[in-house]
Amino acid sequence: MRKFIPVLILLLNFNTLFSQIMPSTDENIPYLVTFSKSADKTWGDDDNIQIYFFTIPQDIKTPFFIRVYDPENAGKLDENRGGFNSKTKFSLYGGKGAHSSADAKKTDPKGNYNSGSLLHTKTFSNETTYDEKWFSFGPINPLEGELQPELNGYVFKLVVEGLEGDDGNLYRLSLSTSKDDNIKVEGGNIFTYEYCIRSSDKEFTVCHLYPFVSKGNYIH
Ligand SMILES: [Ca+2]
Ligand SMILES: [Ca+2]
Repeated sequence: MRKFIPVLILLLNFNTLFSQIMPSTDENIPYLVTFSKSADKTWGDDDNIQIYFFTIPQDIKTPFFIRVYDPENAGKLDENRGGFNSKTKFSLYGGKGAHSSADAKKTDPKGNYNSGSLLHTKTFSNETTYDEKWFSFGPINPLEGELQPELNGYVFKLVVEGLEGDDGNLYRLSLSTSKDDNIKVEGGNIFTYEYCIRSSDKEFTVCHLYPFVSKGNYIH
């Protein structure tokens, strides 16, 4: 059986500073992961929900895309537990409260974490349409985000929820000006307050993490 070493790291203001693909190649981490509700919690995903934020600078007026690589639960990348029977829901929020709501920023998603205005949602199952391919949400109008001056722009939130099933969905995210390619949004950024990642299969592989820790916060 393939060795699986999920790593759950709780960080505050965790930024990928050098890329608009999460995980970035600099981090040497292959994939993000969200397990479905019936998965064994000892795999490392304690709540079956991950929340990611995307910032777009105020001077960017052109529409952009949020892209997901391998969004479904099937194929060789995903963690198959007795046959793929899982669903994963991706929901994109903008507008008032998307980021400023206190519940949205907790490392433990409880309460009103899905605050803001729902812009797009799509649930992926075990269909293979996007197996090892990118799916794009958008075009998205930057002004539909929540203006957060302290983050220098408009903020959008992607909530990824493992629904029924017991498998692990591996995926990547990208912030892009293109529907069909990964072309960075100048000055844009992806960050999360909880990072749930799939570590490498290879022994002695080193992950490089680039946390930004603001004053008064700390790393668990
Ligand atoms: Ca299964
Ligand atoms: Ca997947």
